Amino acid sequence: MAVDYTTHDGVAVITLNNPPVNGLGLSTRAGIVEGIERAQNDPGIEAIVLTGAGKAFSGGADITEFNTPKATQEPTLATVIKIVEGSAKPVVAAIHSVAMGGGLELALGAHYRVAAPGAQIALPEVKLGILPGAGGTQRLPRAIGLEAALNMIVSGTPVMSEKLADSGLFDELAQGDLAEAALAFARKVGAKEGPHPKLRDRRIEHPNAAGFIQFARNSVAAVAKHFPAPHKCIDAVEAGVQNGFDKGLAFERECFIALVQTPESRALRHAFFGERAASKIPDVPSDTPVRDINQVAVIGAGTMGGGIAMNFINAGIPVTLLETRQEALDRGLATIRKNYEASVRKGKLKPEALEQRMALITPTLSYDDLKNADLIVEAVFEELDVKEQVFRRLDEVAKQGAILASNTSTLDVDRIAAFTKRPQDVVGMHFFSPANVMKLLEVVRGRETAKDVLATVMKLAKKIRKTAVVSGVCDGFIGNRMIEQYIRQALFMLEEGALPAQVDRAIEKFGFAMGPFRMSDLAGNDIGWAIRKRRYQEHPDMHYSKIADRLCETGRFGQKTGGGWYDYKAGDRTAYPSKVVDDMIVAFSKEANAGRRKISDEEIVERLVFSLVNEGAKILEEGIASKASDIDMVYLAGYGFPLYRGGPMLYADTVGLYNVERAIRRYAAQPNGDAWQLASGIAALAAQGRGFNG
Ligand code: T1G
Repeated sequence: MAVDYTTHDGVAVITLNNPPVNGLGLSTRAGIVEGIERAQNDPGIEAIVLTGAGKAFSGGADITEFNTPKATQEPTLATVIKIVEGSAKPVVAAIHSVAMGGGLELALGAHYRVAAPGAQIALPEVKLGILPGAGGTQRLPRAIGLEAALNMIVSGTPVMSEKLADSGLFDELAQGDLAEAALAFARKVGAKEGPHPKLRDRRIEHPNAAGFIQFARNSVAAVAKHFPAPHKCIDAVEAGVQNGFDKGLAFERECFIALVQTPESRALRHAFFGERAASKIPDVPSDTPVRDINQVAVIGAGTMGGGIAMNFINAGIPVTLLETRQEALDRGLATIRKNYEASVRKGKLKPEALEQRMALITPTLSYDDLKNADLIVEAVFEELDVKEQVFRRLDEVAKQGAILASNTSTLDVDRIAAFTKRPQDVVGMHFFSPANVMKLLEVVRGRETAKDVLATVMKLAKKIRKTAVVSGVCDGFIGNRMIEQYIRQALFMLEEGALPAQVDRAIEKFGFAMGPFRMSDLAGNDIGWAIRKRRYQEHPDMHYSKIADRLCETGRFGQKTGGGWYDYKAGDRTAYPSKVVDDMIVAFSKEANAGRRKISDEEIVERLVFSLVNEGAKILEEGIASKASDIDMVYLAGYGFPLYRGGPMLYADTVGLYNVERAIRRYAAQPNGDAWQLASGIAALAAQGRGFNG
């Protein structure tokens, strides 16, 4: 049973014991009920303490039981809480470390709460697209008041227990040993005559509840544009204010059941699990010993190298930063300092922390200074011969067991590893620009990359707060390989009849942060141009529209040249549709004898998104990605794919692979249809009525 029961001089202690965070799975829920009933029937027991073993009081409903029969099997959490609240003997919740979601709701059902400082208190359900489904929307406002409760419920953000010391949530904030404080408190209240206080009996006091609720609705409208859950949270709290506890509880249940079915909640839960699943590599046991990373070196102090170095410094890991020339090194350091100064100005960083972080950097021009590094990340020019020089030199100076990582975005990590006598220590760590901001990290696994190297880098990624996804070796790994097909379709559609502003508007309406042409103008059209030139050499068979080359030949590289697909005004980053470019596009179509036609927004979205899905399916088939959710995490964390759609592969599941297959076959029969080689996995899964994500 995932619950322990002990007695201590008249006090029964029920301890949740379901590692890692005492998720309220079926056996835990049943164990609590058994403990409460056992204590009721023991005349020697006057009070009950409910607490959690290990690293949490409780992290809430057991997410490993989501979407399984156990999740709704009695005793449900609502039943458990009713039994706790109905106990004739006082129940004292002893809270430490984490009380989240259903874990906090369980504590709210107790008669008293004693907390240790430093505990994370939250109702994060809204982040999963649902709402607290076991009374949180009714009991929390009665514990800490309407305003504080609504803030916590609608944001889902944890609040530290000591900050809630005077909120009315806790009867005591234990300064010493929590167990002793809880036992002493329990003995005190156990000696009192009942009935003991129930939050459900309290009223929600507020001078102008309706006014505040309206204010909350207005505040939420902006951030919850595509998400129904925040609005439902407010509805449920309002129901309790207006109609009393029982009706409020019933309404909360209705809202919970409705929300759990929404595509937005499915997408958010998918992202929640996907983030955790990404760190699990099928053939690398979770207990694989990791190497100690106490000292990092970064080669290259340019935009990428500087950003990469900041990630480690921000995590308190010293960095030796190597450049070939003093002025490049100075420039790199100045840029890092400038970035931190901007954070200080925005109040995101304390001034003293700036100097502490800068002090963690050891600049150098000598490879010899890298000899003690546990991890060396190179961020030099994206040319294989430059990488070769770097890795041959590293092979000479790096200590045995040092991990040698390349930040390459497209080059073959196996070829890079072969420049050393230690290919097992070589791995790709593909950061995304700006490297100190973007959450995505593609960890590229070479043929010989050792398992402990992978385990080490995945653990380190968590420490530097990156969403790390393992990719096999192929051109473009996961993200860039897929985006190449997306851009091909975007360019074909210009040739066939669309214009940049229409394409961008359509896909931004779908939810992308930025359409392909605005994105290209931001990144620099010359970058894509260089890749296409390489592509024409390597894959002459791959048919591309040359329309983007025509643009680049006029020097319109985007914002940095004052014009690209769009026109720009000095000091203004707004993208203005360009008549010059639109006319060039129309003229290009005529030259290419590509009769222009009206292309619907629906076709634009399907061709852009399904080109990602189709390439993603091939990436899965080739084993470059081990699971569809990894591909979704790449696109959610690194490419601005809308979170409420869950990523390209989940979106394809939502549309239905039968429909995706039909659409791809339709586009394959159109001009430029040779770009559509339907992935066999899509047809196979569609035929079985299945999706990518089970
Ligand atoms: N159930 C089961 N396992 C959980 C879990 C949970 N609720 N939360 C985390 N884990 C696992 C996680 O998968 C990982 O496993 C390990 O714990 C460490 O997690 C009715 C319906 C609790 C703050 O949303 O925010 O209650 O990978 O790496 O950084 O209204 O996990 O080691 O095998 O994140 O110390 C609401 C989600 C559920 C809390 C710990 N609860 N979890 O952070 O460790 S819905 C949540 C977290 C609900 C009720 C509704 C964090 C954490 P593994 P970790 P951490």
